[in-house]
Amino acid sequence: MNKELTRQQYLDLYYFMRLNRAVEDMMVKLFRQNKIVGGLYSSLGQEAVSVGSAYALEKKDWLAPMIRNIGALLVKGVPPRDIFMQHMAKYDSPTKGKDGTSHFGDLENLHIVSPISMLGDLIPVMTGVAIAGRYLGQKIVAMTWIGDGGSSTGVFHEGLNFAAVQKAPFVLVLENNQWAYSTPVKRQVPIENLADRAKAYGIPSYSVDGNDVVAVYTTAKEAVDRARNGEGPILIEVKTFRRLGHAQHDPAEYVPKEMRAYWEARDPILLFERFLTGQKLLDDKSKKETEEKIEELLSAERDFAENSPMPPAEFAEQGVYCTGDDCHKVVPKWQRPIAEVTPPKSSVAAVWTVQGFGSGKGSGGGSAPIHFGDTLKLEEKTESATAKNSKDTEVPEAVAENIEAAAVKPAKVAAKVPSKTAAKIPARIPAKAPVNARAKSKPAQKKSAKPAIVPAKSARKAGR
Ligand SMILES: Cc1ncc(C[n+]2csc(CCOP(=O)(O)OP(=O)(O)O)c2C)c(N)n1
Ligand SMILES: [Mg+2]
Repeated sequence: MNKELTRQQYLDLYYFMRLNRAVEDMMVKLFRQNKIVGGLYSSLGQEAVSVGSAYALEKKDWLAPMIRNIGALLVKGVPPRDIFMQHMAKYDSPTKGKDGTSHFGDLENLHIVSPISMLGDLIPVMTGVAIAGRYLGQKIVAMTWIGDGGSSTGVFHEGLNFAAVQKAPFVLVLENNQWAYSTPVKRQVPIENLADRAKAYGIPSYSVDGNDVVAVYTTAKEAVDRARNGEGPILIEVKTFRRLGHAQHDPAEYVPKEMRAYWEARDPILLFERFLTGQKLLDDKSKKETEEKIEELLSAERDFAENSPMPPAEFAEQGVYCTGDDCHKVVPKWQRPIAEVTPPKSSVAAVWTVQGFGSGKGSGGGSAPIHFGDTLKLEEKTESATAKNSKDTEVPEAVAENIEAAAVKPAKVAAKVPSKTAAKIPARIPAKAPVNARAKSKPAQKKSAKPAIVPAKSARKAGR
């Protein structure tokens, strides 16, 4: 483990990992006493991931936890009583008893977006939060987590691609705990490092030991700093292990014994204690003090939660649908002058020419444009530069499509275009073909080429 942090930072990380584990231990007891009404998931052995990554965020930053990120909530400032009450569906809980697990957030103060059960959906949502923050000039970073299983959803790819193309200040922590329910990671992803998925979106990534809290923190801090400085989204794969089953109901007998033994010997709290003791940052006395502090805090928090009432029965029918202002006022919170963030100042002029897309092989064997606007010749560049900002360069979408279609046989089509219309489009485009150009001009086809589809008549003849 590296030694660059301050004494206080080391001790904070230790405290939050111990608190994370103690909160979950207490919830297991409550579950066995039948006081927890919803599903109970565990992050046993994964505390370094939630704590180390969330600790890299600033107060103004945003996070959205998944089921194994209670540690991140604690670091962000959620009191343990809220977590207990939420799982016990108590009236004083953040959702007033309407949810039995961890579906709650705090948009006003702590900047926490509620978990979304559909795996991966938080990625585009948090990308949106990140972009909104940038739009408002807040210099925030948004962070969320996804499992190895969740990284195979469609929305993971859509979301990360969107974040990448928008250069969103967004950090995604991919928690590779080796299992998704009973499916080992090797049976659902054919690559060794899930961090490699970042290559598909052209974004940077890291692969880090998820049981080493200092490594997780330093990596997350670097990623958060880079994202905040405008480098765009970053993916961090943390390699760790889900020590218990998917939830309380799952004994996880499918996990090989040797695998479990390997990871149990690498318990993140144990590893960190060894490091802190070696660095003389922790001794038996300070360890005991930490334990007592947590015990005292949690017994008070649990008592509060246990004493909180269940919601009144009639509350079940309230707050189901938003009824407008008598439910809650939806008022935009402008943090910059309205004029600065509304069009025309905030709008961006449409771009019709995109350079640098290269070219591909055409059907005739030669080089052909593969994207509208990508094959400017030198003299044409000058020409189109003159036409820049002129309305004449604006080509309606339907026409642009036809231009691409017509590009296969430029010379013929160009001859059919009325000269007035042709003058309106940049010279590099073969022609501004009429909308029905495809129907009028037959595509260039070698006479000897066999028809792709056998006409029904000859098919019958051939007895097929
Ligand atoms: C889109 C979607 N598919 C399936 C599920 C059901 N489901 C919930 S958790 C889970 C396993 C998730 O595994 P992983 O992403 O590796 O996270 P872990 O449980 O290991 O933290 C599944 C399949 C879901 N919630 N959303
Ligand atoms: Mg997993």
